[in-house]
Amino acid sequence: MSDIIEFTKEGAVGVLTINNPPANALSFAVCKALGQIIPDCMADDDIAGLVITGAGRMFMAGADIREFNLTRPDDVPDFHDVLRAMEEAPKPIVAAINGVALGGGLELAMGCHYRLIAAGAQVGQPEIKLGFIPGAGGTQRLPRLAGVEAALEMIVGGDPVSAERAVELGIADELVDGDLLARAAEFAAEKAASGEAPPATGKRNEKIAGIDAAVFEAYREKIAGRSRGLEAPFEAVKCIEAATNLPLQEGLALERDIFAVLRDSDKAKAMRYMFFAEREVAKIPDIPRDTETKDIKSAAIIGSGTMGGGIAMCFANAGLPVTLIDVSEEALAAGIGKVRANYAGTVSRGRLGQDAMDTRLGLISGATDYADIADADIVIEAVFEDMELKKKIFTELDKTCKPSAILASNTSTLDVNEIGAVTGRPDKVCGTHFFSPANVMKLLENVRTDAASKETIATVMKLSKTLGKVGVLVGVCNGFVGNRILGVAARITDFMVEEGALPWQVDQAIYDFGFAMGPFAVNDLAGIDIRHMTRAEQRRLWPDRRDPVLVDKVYELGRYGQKTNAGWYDYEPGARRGTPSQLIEDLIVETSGELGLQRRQFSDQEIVDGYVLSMANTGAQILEEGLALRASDIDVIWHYGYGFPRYRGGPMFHADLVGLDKVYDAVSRLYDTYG
Ligand code: 3H9
Repeated sequence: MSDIIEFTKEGAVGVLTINNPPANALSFAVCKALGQIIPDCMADDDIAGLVITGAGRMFMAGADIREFNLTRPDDVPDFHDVLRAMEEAPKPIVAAINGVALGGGLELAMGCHYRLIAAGAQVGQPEIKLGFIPGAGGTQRLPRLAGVEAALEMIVGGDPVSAERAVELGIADELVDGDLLARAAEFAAEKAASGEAPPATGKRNEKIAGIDAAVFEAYREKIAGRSRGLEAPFEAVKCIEAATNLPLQEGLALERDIFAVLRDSDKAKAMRYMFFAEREVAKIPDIPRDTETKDIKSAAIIGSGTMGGGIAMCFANAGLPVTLIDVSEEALAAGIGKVRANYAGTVSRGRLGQDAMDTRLGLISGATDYADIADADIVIEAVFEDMELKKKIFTELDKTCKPSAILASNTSTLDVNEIGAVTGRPDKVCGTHFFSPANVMKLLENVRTDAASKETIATVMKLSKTLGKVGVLVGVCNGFVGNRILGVAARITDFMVEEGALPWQVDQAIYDFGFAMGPFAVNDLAGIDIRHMTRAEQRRLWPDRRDPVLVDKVYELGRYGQKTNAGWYDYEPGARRGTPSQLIEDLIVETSGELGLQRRQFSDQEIVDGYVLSMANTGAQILEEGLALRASDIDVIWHYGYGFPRYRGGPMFHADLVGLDKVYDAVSRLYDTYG
């Protein structure tokens, strides 16, 4: 028959096993094979019924995303027709869902007459996370099986549900704890023997009858905030609504048209790109997957401040014991107190159980003596940015910690080569740059020093995963990849303000582009005093560079941002959202005058181009210097560390979409104006 679909028999029941590693994706080849084999089996008098399952650990991860840019070959049937033929087939077809059935995988299972599911398997319609909607009946068949409410949640939310939940919702008919295939074959044989007509999912209308349109209206309102900038969630709601008021074939046609438009949109291309980009980051050309790694069973963090405490939480959350080190019992008590309060906040919001909190807190201990962490497998230093202090700490750690321990610095700016050089084990020194709040933000920039061994790097990359982070490997330079790019982009928006834009106009344009906040609001949140501090280092590095002056003036006014209730914006005490400040506006206009600048209008497009394309330009420079492995790594950093909207794909992808000629023009203009 076919290699990609294996055919075997269990008594009179035919078993089709889809074997298309790594994810059994519905490629053109799989679709073609299904289109041939199923009718053949239906025509074969020796086959009473069929079971469809997946080889390996997955049932099917959905359509093959790698083929989305290709045109379907003429000899491959439309998957809709394959599903329709299955639904109309005279003999029972049973899906034996052995592992994840996602997207087209669940659509295939719903095209079957019955579904049996193994404990531990999951089903879902994650298409929304790729910027489009299910395209092979998901929006029409899922509400028929699971009801409208669950279908909305699963399709618009995109998260899979467990096998137990799938049975509860009516998506699957039976949960199988033992031999799934044997039970599925038995089930198919029973159904065949019963003589009852196999039920087509598309004809099951009980759960979609009499649904009030208000349900959909309310759902649109509910998702409006989190769906900002996206069309797919609303189109999904439209299709699910259509399932309740249009005949199946019309609903399917509507879904198919919308799917095609969304799939080919720039936003979906960006999200597809991000799917592969975040899997690519784990691949390091000179460090193969099978490189030896150290077992990390315990950790220590130097410094129990906000960053240190957050990092300790990451370890405790992953079930690893961790010791926080600080200079005094008081400092430690304050640090651990903050961690406790942080967990308690999560418990009170109902997102963590009290037991889990107790377990996690139980994994965090405190100490003031390095002797107590002599056995830690990794030590992460998270004190403030002072090279001399860090060198002193690493010298001490090198003396006290066991020879095999990895010593990492959480520095966000300093030269980790220089730090490693004070130790007798520079091969075991690297950077692990967490983003604040460390227990929340998923990005981890792992800094590869000149001397770091492959084992050290492979270990911290693996550890990133254990901690639930997306680890991206970067080289040593000021600000590494993320902050170095931010420094350049923020400098450009500062200049724009000196020349005629206002901070709130800049922020609005960047917000409308898709960021959660604009650079000035972020600056107020992170602290203008912190920015002021890093600027001193930048001036040291680039003494001849023209620099914007406004940020220092705001600093000199004691307006450090939210913490002082005044920064670029004014804040009511304790408020997170600021209002435009007249004082700042006057200061800006006055400063433009002092600089001899004639203030001019900036369009939103010019602001976005200046901000984002300057990022791409710096990204290109970083690649040229070999400090990031690939352009997509830079995009992953900007998505997970700085909230670059996923549907824009990151600065490098965005620049590719804009086109090299336009990027070149825009960057040349920036160069001519700002140097
Ligand atoms: C769809 O179905 C549209 C339909 O409605 C319409 C049909 C007409 N395609 O993530 P992992 C690869 S849209 C191609 O590391 P895990 C992946 O790149 C699709 N390749 O493993 C990786 O390759 P490599 C809707 C795929 O265990 C390898 O498999 N479906 C696909 O951590 C292992 O993946 C989705 O959106 C694919 N569909 O997670 C599901 N899926 O080794 C997308 C995986 O070369 N997939 N690969 O780097 C996932 O969410 C996860 O991969 C999954 C496994 C949970 C399945």
